[in-house]
Amino acid sequence: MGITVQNQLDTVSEKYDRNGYVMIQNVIDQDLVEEGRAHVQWLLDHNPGIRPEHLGHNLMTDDPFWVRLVSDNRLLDVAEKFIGPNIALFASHYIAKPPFDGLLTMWHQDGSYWPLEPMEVVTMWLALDDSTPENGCMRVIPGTQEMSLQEMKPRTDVQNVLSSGMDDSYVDESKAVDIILQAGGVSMHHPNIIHGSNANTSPKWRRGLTIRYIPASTRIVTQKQWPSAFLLRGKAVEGINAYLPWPKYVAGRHMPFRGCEVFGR
Ligand SMILES: O=C(O)CCC(=O)C(=O)O
Repeated sequence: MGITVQNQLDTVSEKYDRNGYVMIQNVIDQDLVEEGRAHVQWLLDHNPGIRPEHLGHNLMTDDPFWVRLVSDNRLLDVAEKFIGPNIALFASHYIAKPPFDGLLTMWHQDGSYWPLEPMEVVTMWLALDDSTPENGCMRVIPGTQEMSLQEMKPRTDVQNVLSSGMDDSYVDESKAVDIILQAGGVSMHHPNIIHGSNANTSPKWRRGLTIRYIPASTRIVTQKQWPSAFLLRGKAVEGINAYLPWPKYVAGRHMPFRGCEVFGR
C-alpha cells in the first residue's frame, strides 16, 4: 500500500509552519476528478464569454455540485487539520488554463485582496489535472508567509488572471518552488505567502479549484461583494457571518452529478 492521506497529514503542520505551504497527494478519487472537469465544461457552456480562469464565487451560490465538491469529507478532513473543526467557505474559484492559452497569475499575496478579520484562512488548491511546470502549475516562495501583506497594484501590461500583482522588489524568483500535483491531490497555502503561476503553453489543460476555508470565527467583513459563505462543518459562531442555505439540485437547472437527487435535502 502506498502512502495514505493520513500518513501525509501527520507531518503537515510542521511543514506548513516552516514553509507556508504543503502538498498532499491522492486526496479525492478519479471519479470525482472527472466530475470536477465536467463541471468546468458545464460552467463554460452556460457562461459564454467568461474565460476558464475566471469561473468564480459569484457562480457558485446556486450550484449544488460546487458545494458538494468543497464540502467533500476528504477535503474537510484536510482543512480541519489547519483551521479546526468549525469550517466555513469564504470563496472558491476555478482557475482552469486551457491548452496553449492559459493565462499567467502574477506574484501576489492573497490576504491583500481579502476582507477577513482576523486573517485566519487557508487556501486549498485542488488539482483536476496533473499540474506541472509545463502546463503552468502554481509556484510559491517558501518562507514568505512571514512577510506582512503588501499592496497589490493594477497590472494590465500583460494579460493575467488577477489583472494585478505585487511589486517585483519583494519577489526573489530564484527561490520559487513548483507545486507539482497529480490530479486529485491538493496543496494548502497561507494567505501571506507570495505565489503565482506561469502561462500554459503546453497542449494539456491545467484545471485547478481554489477553495478558501475559514474557521467559523473569521468574519467576512464585506459579505455583499463576497457572497459565497457556506457553513460546511461544525458550528457557526453567533454574530460573525450570515451563511447561505445549501442549494438543492433541480433537474434541468443544475449539472447532474452522483448523488444529486438527495444532495442538501
Ligand atoms: O492557480 C493559479 O494559477 C494561481 C492560484 C492562486 O493564486 C491562489 O490559489 O491563490
